[in-house]
Amino acid sequence: MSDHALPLPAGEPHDRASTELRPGLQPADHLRRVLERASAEAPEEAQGHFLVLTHRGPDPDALGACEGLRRLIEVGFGYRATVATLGRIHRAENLALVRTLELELVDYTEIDLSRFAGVTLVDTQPEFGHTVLPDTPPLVAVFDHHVPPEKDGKRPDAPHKDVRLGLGATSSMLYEYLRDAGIQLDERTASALFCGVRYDTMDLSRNASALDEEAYFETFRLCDRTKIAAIDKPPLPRSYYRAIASSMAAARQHGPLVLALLGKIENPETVAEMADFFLRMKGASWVVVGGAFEGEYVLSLRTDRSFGNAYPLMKRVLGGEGSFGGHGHIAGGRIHLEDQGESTIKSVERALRANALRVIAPTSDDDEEAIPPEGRPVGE
Ligand SMILES: [Mn+2]
Repeated sequence: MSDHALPLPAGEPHDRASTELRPGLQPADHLRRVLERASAEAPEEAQGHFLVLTHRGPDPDALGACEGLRRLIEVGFGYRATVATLGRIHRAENLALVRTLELELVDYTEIDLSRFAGVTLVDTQPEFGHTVLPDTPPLVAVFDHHVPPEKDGKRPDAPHKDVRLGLGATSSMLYEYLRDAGIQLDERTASALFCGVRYDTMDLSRNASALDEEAYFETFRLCDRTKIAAIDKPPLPRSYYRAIASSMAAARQHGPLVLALLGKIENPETVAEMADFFLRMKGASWVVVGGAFEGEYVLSLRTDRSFGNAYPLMKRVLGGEGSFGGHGHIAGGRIHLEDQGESTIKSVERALRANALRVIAPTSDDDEEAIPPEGRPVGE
């Protein structure tokens, strides 16, 4: 993702430069043709079967968009679709979504890639660090709303690429395809899409376009409201409360910034959950929370309405390390850790803290050894 790419106007139907889309051809029709061709060109045992993938640790928007695309491929185009995810789902709400709606997710490491005519990606793009993509079968379609990452030249463009930066949720995009293809939404798909739009736009209060609004209300009309309520307030593991306690102890306020670098964490979702938690504090305009989990230092950044975009801030906080992405007031990043030792984690945190404080009070010398002000504990 790069912050120099200007957002497309909301509602821009397509990345025409990267498709063979003819003027007047609807995105759903274009996708149908791309899938038809991919299926015809595939070995016989793979024909008519498509793989749907998303980023690691899928959130409700990723899961909703997967379900929307599954429905489109199966009911709209008459092919088969398999949704595969990689890695555990950690966040209680996301687990509740999968379980309550009984979503059929296959483990990516257990699939036979030779059975698919093509791969599709939702809520992410090929170059993102948190996304796996096989070399074969070919990538045929991408649906996303994040700022595109810098191209590494290793990945060919998908023949169907729909990236709309003006959209609050990828689920809204899949809702539009289903609507345009004239496909009835069943309760499960409607519920999954609704959760996607709801959480990525905070009930339409954040980054929401006219299409997000339509998708939100139309899917809400058709969803299972008892299940929606169960997904919104799932039981929380005890580790969630431990994470609150350690985040409270670690968090420091530096003017408008709340910074909480947590060392080792038990659950990678802690950083996003605690970033949301601290952003609600009066006087906090932006929040950075980070922690080490399974060989990576993961980061979450949030800004409030007045403070501007999260993406360029995350870029500065990382200072050229790791990979990152984001949209609107949300950004996430990760740095590979050479080892899991205390001192490695500490030195990553020292650098991140220095970078973040430099955003508030830029100094002329970029001395890494400069001792940053301590900040004050939150809640005092
Ligand atoms: Mn999304």
